[in-house]
Amino acid sequence: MERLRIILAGPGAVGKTTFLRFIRTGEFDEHTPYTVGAEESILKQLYEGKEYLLRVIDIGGQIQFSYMRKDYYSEADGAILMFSLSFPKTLNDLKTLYKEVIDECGNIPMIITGNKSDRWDNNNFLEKNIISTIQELRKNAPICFISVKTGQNADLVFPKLLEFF
Ligand SMILES: Nc1nc2c(ncn2[C@@H]2O[C@H](COP(=O)(O)OP(=O)(O)O)[C@@H](O)[C@H]2O)c(=O)[nH]1
Ligand SMILES: [Mg+2]
Repeated sequence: MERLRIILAGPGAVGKTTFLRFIRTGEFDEHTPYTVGAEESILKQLYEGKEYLLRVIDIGGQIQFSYMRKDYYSEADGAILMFSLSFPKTLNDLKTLYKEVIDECGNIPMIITGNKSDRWDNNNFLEKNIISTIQELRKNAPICFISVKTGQNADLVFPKLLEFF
């Protein structure tokens, strides 16, 4: 079994913790508590017949914007960067975060995930603009549009990331 350390980062309230709970339990939590510090989850994922043991670090707001961030980023094998399709500013905020991850972890595999597609206003937050913003960060970065609420595509995030290992 291959063990990987994965960081899950993104602006506050985009649904990181709710996403991880959904992956673990299959349930959507309308009232996920604010993440204090960081939460680690151990997930078993099967990808193409191979078993992976993932230690996923869900980094809460206070840590993300403090010097302690480095401790959590260290030795990550991969990352999920999440923004919210219901709040365009969160994609903009990912730019800084992306650079920080690269600085701390090097050029590790990464997937960019837009959550809350159930609240996505396609007219005001155009898919082509989202894709070009992400492509400017990293060419050919895998992108996933999901909704933890409806479950749409949520199960694709880890498999898409595991393609790189
Ligand atoms: N409408 C909608 N709400 C969501 C979705 N995912 C999470 N939420 C809600 O967004 C809020 C913030 O989620 P949370 O997981 O705490 O965000 P975090 O700060 O990134 O960990 C919670 O009230 C969730 O129920 C989604 O796909 N659609
Ligand atoms: Mg959280």
